[in-house]
Amino acid sequence: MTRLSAATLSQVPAGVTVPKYDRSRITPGIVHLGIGAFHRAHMAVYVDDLLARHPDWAIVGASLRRPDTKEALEPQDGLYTVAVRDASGTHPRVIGSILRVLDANTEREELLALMASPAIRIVSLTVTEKGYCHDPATGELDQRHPDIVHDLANPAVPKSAPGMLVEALARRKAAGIAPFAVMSCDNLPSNGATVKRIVAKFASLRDAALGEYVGHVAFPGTMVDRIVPSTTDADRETVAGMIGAEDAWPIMTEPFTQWVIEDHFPDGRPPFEQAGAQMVEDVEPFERMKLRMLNGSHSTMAYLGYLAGYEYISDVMGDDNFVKLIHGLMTEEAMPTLDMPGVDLGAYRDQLLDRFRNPALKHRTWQIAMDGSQKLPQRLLGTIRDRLKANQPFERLGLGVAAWMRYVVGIDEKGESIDVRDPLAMRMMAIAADAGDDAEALYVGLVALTEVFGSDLADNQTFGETVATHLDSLFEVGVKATVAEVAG
Ligand code: CS2
Repeated sequence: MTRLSAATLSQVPAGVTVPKYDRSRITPGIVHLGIGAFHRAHMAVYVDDLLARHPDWAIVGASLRRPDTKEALEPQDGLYTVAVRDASGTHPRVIGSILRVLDANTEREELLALMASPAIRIVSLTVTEKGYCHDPATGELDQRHPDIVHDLANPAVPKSAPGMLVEALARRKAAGIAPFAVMSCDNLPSNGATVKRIVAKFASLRDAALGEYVGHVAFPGTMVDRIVPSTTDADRETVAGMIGAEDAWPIMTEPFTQWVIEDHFPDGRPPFEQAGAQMVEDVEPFERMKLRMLNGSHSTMAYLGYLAGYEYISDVMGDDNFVKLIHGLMTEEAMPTLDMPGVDLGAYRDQLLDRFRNPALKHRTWQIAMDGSQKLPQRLLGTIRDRLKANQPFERLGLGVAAWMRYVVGIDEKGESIDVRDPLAMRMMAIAADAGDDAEALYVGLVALTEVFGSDLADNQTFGETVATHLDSLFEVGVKATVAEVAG
């Protein structure tokens, strides 16, 4: 079978949407760091919608860790398929907005030179929570992070996202070129302000004047939403059958997509609103809503669901007790902490439950369970802090936290080992080994991880009682019985 590429694009069957612009005339205006599946299902699609009328906003992607996306997309001239899936079927579309992919490890200088060039007016990022090298509980730069230590010692050859951004901004400053806007599209709380704090701190450690300069750079916040499971070989086959060509890395996703962006781009931006994005003054309420409702539910379902033997989120949604638990978590515990004038939170919740049910989307609980230490603070713990402040119960959120503690032990209910992927995995395994089968000791060991729990929660008696009781129940009666009990 032929490979998808510029030369074979015309052979794609008529029913498949392909770029409606001349790809030889588009030029880069955006560099995107972290060119993973999420970006390719989300921002790259919005940009694809705009390029016919705004050809100077194409994307050059960069991978900071692995060269696999470059290897997949290079022979395809950057083209790839986004396949939208639901009960009605699979709907493929070929995306052309990514001009090239650079490997930051082997093409660092070329990437930095491009980021420092006047044509690039936006540098966007999806490097996942851990890619910012920060302390998740405080949102501050982790100055002991090995990549940060490296980048401060070798600022011209950075490895980390903050290091790359600051080196490119320093070069622009030196050349008298206006800074690009930095747009994080990761699930961090107040992602604009948080990333600005991290990057400005890194810059100030390089030199005070640079720190001040970064303080004036625009970091528009965003709320991004689209569910994107990892691609499987079966997906590759399905897509090849539909587009009549081999695509080494198609992206599978759901029909739903949402993007809320703070309108702060002093050096210009594409008219994202023409592609369906909402441009707002303050994105924070939207972010908080999404992190607490969608991602908080996701993580709770991921830990409990994985332990209960459910491979996919849609399987979890087939268990009435889990649905009741998640419905209650959103309605009784998360929604009262949100202030969203003009948004019908009940309708938002129901739409989320429908999205979670999507039977065609094979979204692994294990995938969502990854990097929990980086995710828990904004997904569950912030909501719990608000509930504690208001003297209100948080049994379901507390069960979500307990499920994470049970999961990171690394052994499931059948005694099989769990592949726990987390930057803190080694430390957590050591804590679990020390605790043995003592749930209370496990709780005490894990709650002492200040990067996750800060220093307030470890001392909070209500928090301790709630989470430790659920953790004990998970060990004593098992996951399904505990879910049934807490769901009520
Ligand atoms: C998920 C998110 O993997 C995860 O942690 O909760 O990636 C989620 O699917 C997206 O935020 C949806 O927009």
